[in-house]
Amino acid sequence: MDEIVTRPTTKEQIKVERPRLHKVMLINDDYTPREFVVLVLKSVFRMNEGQATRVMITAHKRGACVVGVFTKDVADTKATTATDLGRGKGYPLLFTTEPEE
Ligand code: TYC
Repeated sequence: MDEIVTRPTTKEQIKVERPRLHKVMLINDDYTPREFVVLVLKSVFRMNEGQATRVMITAHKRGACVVGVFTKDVADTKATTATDLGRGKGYPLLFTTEPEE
């Protein structure tokens, strides 16, 4: 009986994908003082006064602003830490995360 032997002719390609990045968003509210938002942005996201002020004003005017892009773990931790700082003062300050397209 005839036997057909086939051998793989191409080398296996191992694809390594970059981890997807996640955005941290700052959400505007009517109660958190502007100076406090700036303080949180400086302490949790290592921004200087100018950067933090610009991000705060953008969220204030447009409703939300991207604060930064990180791996999922870092984004989630920073958003929780920053939100909790507001919670500790009784402010409704909110940071959220979402996957980047
Ligand atoms: N809107 C707030 C105020 O007028 C300031 C503020 C800005 C709060 C951005 C949250 O994400 C925010 N006091």
